[in-house]
Amino acid sequence: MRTQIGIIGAGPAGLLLAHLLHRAGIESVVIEARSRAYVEDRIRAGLLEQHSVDILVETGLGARLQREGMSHDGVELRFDGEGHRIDLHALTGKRVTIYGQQEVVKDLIAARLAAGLPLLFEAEGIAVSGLDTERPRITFRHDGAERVLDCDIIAGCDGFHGISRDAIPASILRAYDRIYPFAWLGILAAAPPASHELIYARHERGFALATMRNPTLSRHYLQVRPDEDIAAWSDDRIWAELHARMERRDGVQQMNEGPILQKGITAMRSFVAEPMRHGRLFLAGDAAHIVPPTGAKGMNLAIADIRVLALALEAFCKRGEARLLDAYSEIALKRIWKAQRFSWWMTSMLHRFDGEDPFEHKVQVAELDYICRSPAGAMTLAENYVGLPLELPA
Ligand code: RFL
Ligand code: PHB
Repeated sequence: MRTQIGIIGAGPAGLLLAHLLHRAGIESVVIEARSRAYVEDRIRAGLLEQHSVDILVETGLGARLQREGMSHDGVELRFDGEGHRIDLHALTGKRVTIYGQQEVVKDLIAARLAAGLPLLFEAEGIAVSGLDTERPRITFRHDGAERVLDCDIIAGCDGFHGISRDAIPASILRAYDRIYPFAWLGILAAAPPASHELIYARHERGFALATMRNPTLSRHYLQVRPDEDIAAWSDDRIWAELHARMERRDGVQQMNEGPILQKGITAMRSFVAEPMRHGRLFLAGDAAHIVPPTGAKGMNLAIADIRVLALALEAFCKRGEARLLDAYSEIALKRIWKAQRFSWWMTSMLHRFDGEDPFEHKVQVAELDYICRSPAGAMTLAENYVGLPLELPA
């Protein structure tokens, strides 16, 4: 088999890249290790920045997103028992949209299959070779047969645990890593959301976030110990903890209980691998970087990487220009580091750190108060939360 761009991984990054390339008249093959059902059912991120919505709508993927997505003009920060709304739209002219990552993935898969384009699920033993030649190659097993895919370029979109990043020699790759001393316990519950918009709460018992998937489905998160055992969290305990951390001084109880449909624990990590390229292999999304979910940046960063990479690949495949491909890693990393900073900052401001002394606690609350009361403070949160401008090359 031969193609122009071999794409490893059918997450948001790989699928969006295939979609944008197809619209530009460039061939690709997407190779995924898991089954279609697994990829479509995986519950992960839920919040899209304005630029992520824009690219999906502009490229013909907006129908269900515009119908079912929940558009939010603001976000609430809650601390010391009081809520403070940051008016994102008044400050920035932009909004955020709640639409589950697996819904984005379903829409992208449906579009690709409807166009009859190659997307292979349940591929095994995927490996890359010839990265420093003009014919890099992906080898794998599919439907019981050994397969070889010759490419012009390989896009490594296979997430944090994929094989692509490891194909870059350790002498070239530099990794920046931070592991946080806590994790998030996330639940999906058949209950109306606590509020029209998201609530991020800082509490002495730890951080909590009230979010949603649709008007009858809530998604909530609690800060827990990094080695927390999910078995220790009965439904009753989860609700009691959510009520406690979301408490309001005026006594109003906002969390709506309902059957918990799913629960899981996610580790918190910041990670960046540089450069995002080696020869003819280009990394995008979680394959190159991870953020803690407090800033809601993971899926949005993957989409932003792909917008830059798709432009660069188009210039290369159509006009033989390598300039943009050569600049890809540098352009993408500039924005990635700003999102890393924001995610780390939101995480530091809102979580409880073990052994925190009273001074640190006071400074944390003062920072939250400053963000909510100063227009400059509110703006710094708002412009990052809705997504910094994409500095796309001319
Ligand atoms: P993905 O979505 O991980 O997709 C990578 C795809 O590659 C496949 N794969 C392979 N395919 C072929 N060969 C191999 N050797 C392969 N190895 C892996 C995988 O099966 C998968 O289909 O990466 P992508 O496209 O870069 O998208 C990034 C986002 O998924 C990610 O940033 C966010 O989901 C992060 N994240 C969250 N972000 C948020 O903003 N808010 C959240 O609430 C949130 N929750 C989460 C998350 C990530 C999680 N992970 C990775 C454990 C919750 C979880 C559990
Ligand atoms: C979600 O809806 O899952 C979500 C929203 C905002 C975050 C993290 C997760 O910061």
